[in-house]
Amino acid sequence: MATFVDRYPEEASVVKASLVVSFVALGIGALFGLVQALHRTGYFRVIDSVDYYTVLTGHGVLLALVFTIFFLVGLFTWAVVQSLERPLPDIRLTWAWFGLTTTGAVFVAVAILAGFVPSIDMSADVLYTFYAPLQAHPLFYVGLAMFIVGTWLAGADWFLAYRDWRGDNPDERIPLQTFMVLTTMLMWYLSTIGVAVSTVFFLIPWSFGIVETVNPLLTRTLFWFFGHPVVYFWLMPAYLMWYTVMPKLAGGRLFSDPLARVVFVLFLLLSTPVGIHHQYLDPGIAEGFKFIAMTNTMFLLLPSLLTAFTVVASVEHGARQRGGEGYIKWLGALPWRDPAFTGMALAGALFAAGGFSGMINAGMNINYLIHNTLWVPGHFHLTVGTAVALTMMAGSYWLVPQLTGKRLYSRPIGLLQVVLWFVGMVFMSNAMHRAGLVGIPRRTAEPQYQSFDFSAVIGTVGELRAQIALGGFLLFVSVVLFLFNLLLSAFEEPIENPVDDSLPAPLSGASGSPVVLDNLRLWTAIAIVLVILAYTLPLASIVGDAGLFGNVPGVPVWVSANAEVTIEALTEVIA
Ligand code: HEM
Ligand SMILES: [Cu+2]
Repeated sequence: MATFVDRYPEEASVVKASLVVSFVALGIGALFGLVQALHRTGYFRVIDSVDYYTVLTGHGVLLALVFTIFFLVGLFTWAVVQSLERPLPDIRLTWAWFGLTTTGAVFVAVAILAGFVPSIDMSADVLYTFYAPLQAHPLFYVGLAMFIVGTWLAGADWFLAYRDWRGDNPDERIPLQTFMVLTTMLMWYLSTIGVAVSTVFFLIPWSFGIVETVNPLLTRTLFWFFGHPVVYFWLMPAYLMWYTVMPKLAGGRLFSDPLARVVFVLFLLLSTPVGIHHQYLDPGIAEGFKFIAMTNTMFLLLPSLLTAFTVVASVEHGARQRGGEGYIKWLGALPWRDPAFTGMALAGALFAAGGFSGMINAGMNINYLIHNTLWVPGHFHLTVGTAVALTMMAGSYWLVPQLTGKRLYSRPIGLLQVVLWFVGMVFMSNAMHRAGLVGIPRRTAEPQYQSFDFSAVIGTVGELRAQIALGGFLLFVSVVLFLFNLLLSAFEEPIENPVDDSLPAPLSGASGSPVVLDNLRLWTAIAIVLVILAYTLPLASIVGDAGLFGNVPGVPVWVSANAEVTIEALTEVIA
């Protein structure tokens, strides 16, 4: 039968609903991004500087957590159903996890946005990293907990579908897309333990006033226990599309299925025992533990390099199928007019650049140079902000027609949109990296630090600011085009085959590869052992130093309303 929505109408509804939540978050988050970019460069100030952290928290949470993860649950649902070729076992469970994650996300958003309204005594300007001692309204943490439990149930839904399939197909290899979903979810279960423990045992009781104090280093460490693997949680949907969809769009086939499996297994094993690399500058963690985290991090480069190789090889194969020739000339034979392909290719190109700046972040000594400067947002707007976000937007041009049965409103606008994102991001991210190198801090509305002069090594600081503002503006326009294109597509007439949705078999299939690759129990067990090795001693020493509940009272975040309380709390912390 025709396309996904015709075969699995109920599942298509859940996927569509997830994407709607995702794109609403994208729209609001992008608006906040523009506000920040123009505010901190001094070009245009619509908000009061004290509201900057409300905007920044909204931007970080809505984009990095809501937009990405709702897209992920939609995409994974589609991937499991279409690769197992069967509906989900019980659609009520599916709607239940969708309802729970959405309610959680709404709670979180309300807690943050209430920060704009002085008359409401609620604020959650704790940034998307939300560790203590900054303290948000309890609604924020409760919403987060619901959101995370919702993602766990989504994983359960996919595992149940897999179990049913396994019952009918005892000897077959796990279909590749389902394999990717399951390994990613195993990594997610393992890594969200950190944030779940932190939220449920420490942050929620503390925000309700049930316990008086926290151990900030403990909540930071538990956050980063989750905070590094979450970057792979963002990336894996993009990888899923690069491996299984992009070769097809390029006119070819995936180069190697087993290599793709190896990559996903490596991410399951290596994603979690590295979080301490975000804490190189935290006092209270011994240098040796940081060194171990750095070493593990460098190993993590391997699966990304394997991906670069496999994906480029598959795309090159596609180009040669289309008549491409030569060492470089084949690039010209690729379908550059297809916004889905071009968006993913441009996303991959900027991901490579993000990989390089990531290696700088990962180096323990060189990290000190760029720590907490604008370099860091420069880096992750290439990775999550482009490799992931642009792949998701580009992928939508191919995916959404399968969910609605309607063709895309305009491919040329789609093409313009992905190119605008690329150009905007080159401006914004490059300038952010350079600004970081001269020490301009991140996370501040007033980076000029009154009467303090930053001077650029090459060019001027004024020129850097102009590039950040221009880049931010182009990115915002790109999001507006994306959303309008999808919105207008909703008014198209349904047709039989709005998009060619067949996925060709890989050149080198799974059948010849070691069966052990599909042994999910084994890989999970090893992943757990690695986490225990990496975290037992650091956590024991953190708890040993300051106790489970520490001795730091909360620092309320509503600065303008309660300046005195804040100063009091800060004085207490310092004393
Ligand atoms: C319209 C496009 C975007 C613009 C103009 C934009 C702009 C910015 C700017 C200027 C900052 C730095 C603020 C500061 O440190 O003072 C920032 C931070 C950030 N952005 Fe974006 N961004 C955009 C899209 C995205 C996307 C797509 C994502 C992720 C999917 C993202 C995730 C983040 C995160 C996580 C932060 C850090 C928040 C924090 O420090 O707590 N941004 N953005
Ligand atoms: Cu990391």
